[in-house]
Amino acid sequence: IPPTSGTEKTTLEKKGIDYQQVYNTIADMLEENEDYDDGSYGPVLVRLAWHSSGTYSAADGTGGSCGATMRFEPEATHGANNGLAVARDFLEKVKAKYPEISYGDLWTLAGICAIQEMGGPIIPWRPGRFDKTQEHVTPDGRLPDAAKDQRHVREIFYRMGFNDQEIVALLGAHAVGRCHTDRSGYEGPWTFAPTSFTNEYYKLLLDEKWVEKKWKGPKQYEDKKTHSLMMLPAEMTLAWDKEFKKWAQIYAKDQDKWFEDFSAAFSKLMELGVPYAADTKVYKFKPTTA
Ligand code: HIF
Repeated sequence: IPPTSGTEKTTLEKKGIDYQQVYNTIADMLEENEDYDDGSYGPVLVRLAWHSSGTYSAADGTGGSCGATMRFEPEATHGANNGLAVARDFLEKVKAKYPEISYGDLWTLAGICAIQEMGGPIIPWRPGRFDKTQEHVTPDGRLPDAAKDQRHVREIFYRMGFNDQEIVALLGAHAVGRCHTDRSGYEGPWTFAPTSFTNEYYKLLLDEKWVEKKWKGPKQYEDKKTHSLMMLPAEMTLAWDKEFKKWAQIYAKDQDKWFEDFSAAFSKLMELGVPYAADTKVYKFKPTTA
């Protein structure tokens, strides 16, 4: 079924939404509830932006952030999306203030806002996503399974059109946030500062000794020293796979290089499958913390 295409896009542009103002509104809300997780909604917003984009398949052009089909069943309750209702509900407050913005634009803008406000790089962003209907929901199984190995990780990200370097660059985003037993079944954060966007993830992954956690939950790794950090089986492959490890070492040593590569890869992820007009304006939002 073809998307509603051209006409709707032009209308959106004509609406003259002040996207920096939308950005500022989200930025102001990120830490509104100090009891939520580590005190910020930033990480769960990044996960929503990524899960709405990561359904893309380059082979047939389906999925991706245009459409925001995660609003609908069964995608809303696909196992990989457990817990993301928190992020969707959070953004309803923003949608109520700016009803003209599409959900796809709102979710991706919020992810970028969260990364920038947590100290990450500036990520270029373009509007133009429009809402699709329930008929466009993507099949289950398009997002990565944390229990699997590098063959699976490559299969999933190659399907979207990424290469090994981009996969490793993206993975550093796990510097922020944590796993929740009541969402994925896994438990714990990847770094000691889960609301700061730094290259700490790569340093810990390569420098710490990782051992299997002894517990009743799904297989995951913990750092031998403090037992307080975690790694998923799928991402231990960054330390084990030769080609992946090469990039992890580069990013562990050079945060500027990582920021540059992460920004490009995350921007690409947000735009997968979005039918842009050639002259669509590129926004670079000003962090409110600058
Ligand atoms: Fe995640 N990811 N991710 N992820 N993710 C979780 C949480 C976050 C994978 C699995 C998980 C990426 C890739 C992969 C974030 C951002 C990104 C959780 C825990 C799991 C299991 C969910 C929960 O229990 O709440 C796998 C297998 C990936 C491919 C290897 C991306 C690169 C790192 C693409 C990405 O940007 C963020 C942020 C979180 C934290 C969410 C939170 O609520 O704190």
